[in-house]
Amino acid sequence: APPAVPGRGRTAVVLFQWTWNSIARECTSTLGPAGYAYVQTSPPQEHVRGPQWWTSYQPVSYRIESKLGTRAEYRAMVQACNAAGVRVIADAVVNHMSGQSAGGTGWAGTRFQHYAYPGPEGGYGPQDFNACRRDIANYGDRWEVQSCNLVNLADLDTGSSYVRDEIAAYLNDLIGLGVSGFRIDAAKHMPAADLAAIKGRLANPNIFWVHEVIGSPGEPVQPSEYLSSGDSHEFGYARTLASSFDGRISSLRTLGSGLLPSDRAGVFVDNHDTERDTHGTMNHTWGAKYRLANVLMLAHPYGWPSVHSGYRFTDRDAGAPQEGDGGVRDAVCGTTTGTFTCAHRWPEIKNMVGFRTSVGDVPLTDWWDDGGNQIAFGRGDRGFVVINNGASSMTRTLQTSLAAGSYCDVVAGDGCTRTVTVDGSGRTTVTVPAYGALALHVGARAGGGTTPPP
Ligand code: ARE
Ligand code: CA
Repeated sequence: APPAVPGRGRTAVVLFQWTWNSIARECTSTLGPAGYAYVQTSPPQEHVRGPQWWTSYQPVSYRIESKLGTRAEYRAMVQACNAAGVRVIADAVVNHMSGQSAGGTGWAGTRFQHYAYPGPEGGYGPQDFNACRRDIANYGDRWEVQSCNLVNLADLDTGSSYVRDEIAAYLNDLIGLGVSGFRIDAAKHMPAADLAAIKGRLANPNIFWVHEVIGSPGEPVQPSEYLSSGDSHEFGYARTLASSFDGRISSLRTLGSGLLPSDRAGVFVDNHDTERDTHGTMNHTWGAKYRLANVLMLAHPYGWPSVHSGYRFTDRDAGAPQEGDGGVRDAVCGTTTGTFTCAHRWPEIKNMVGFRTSVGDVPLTDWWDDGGNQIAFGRGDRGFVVINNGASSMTRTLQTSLAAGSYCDVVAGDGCTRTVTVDGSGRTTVTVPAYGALALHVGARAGGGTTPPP
């Protein structure tokens, strides 16, 4: 997990396809005050032109100029976020360049061929790409997965010193702009040793990395291989949440078993790929269950959580709304296609960030379930959560480890709209609506009393 940010912990939000100007504003107005510790941005480098969101994943140079904003805007965003207490993680696309067989002109004017990019930032010729110039077909073959093209994307020879230097220079440039960590896109497609060598060239070789490696049973390349250069995403976690919320959440009693070690696992309910394609995961169209899954993730001690916050779409490829020149418009929250979900602002999610800060690294206690779709658990004397994934309201008396007193149910909304009493033996009687949740923590006591984070 990335370093804990004093007073706020580690919770991250991914503002997928948000412009740099929108992220800057969001850090000041919402992310900082809510207690988010990290914000992950979409890839900031120059990319191919086109209306789809995924042009961001086809670099044509390492100039920090993109449809999401200019270099100056990126720098100003990092400064604004850092000033608000929120650190920035950049999505780093370094396995490949574009997938345009015919070449073209990039967002910032760079003219390129499929296997030739003039740079100077990210300057590559044919000799800098792997010799296998066909698509990966067999994920069972390690060499093919790492040396051939992922969906026609020109695959860099990350074994070469020159390529490693170019990539390191790009990441160092971002570090110079104030970035605190990287998501390494398509890490599965680069040998772990190559990534370690690149990381060793950074201004801060201990900077936080999380590797995007989709763990798929039976494949030769697994997320655990990358733990010497950082953490890995644990896609199995997202799949487990989906199957449990679709079935019985009492099965979450064992959440974490069989997965990466908790302190090395980046977890999410969904990400920008899984919310689009069928990976056996949830997305915002699941409605109340999606909200509950986010509450669960933020309450549960396993892994380092990233809240996903993108935009509503009907076409999988459709980009966020753009200006005539292809620049993405600043994010607007809403409920119609093309508007951003702003899931990180929903009270259930936003207020659970405060819960996670309050409970810190205190282990899970007081697990209870009904064998079906009602669960509850605590985080010692710091917090307690109840989740009802059933179609009828529940009323129960539950044992907590909280001190006696009156607490705000932070899931109910801001401003202590609903209070819950814990008696002298730590018991509380709660009523939770159908597909609802309730969360109490020592940072939100009725009457305003608070206990500082551990
Ligand atoms: C687009 C078009 C392609 C076209 C290409 C080049 O869709 O048809 O050939 O452009 O012109 C994203 C989009 C892609 C897009 C690409 C480039 O999702 O649609 O291609 O950008 O613009 C594998 C990888 C994993 C990867 C997923 C998508 O292992 O790393 O595929 N995820 C990351 C990002 C993506 C991004 C890329 C990588 C590329 O998060 O958003 O692609 O930078 C099994 C395997 C997995 C495999 C998965 C899907 O589960 O175990 O390893 O994931 O199947 O194939
Ligand atoms: Ca590769």
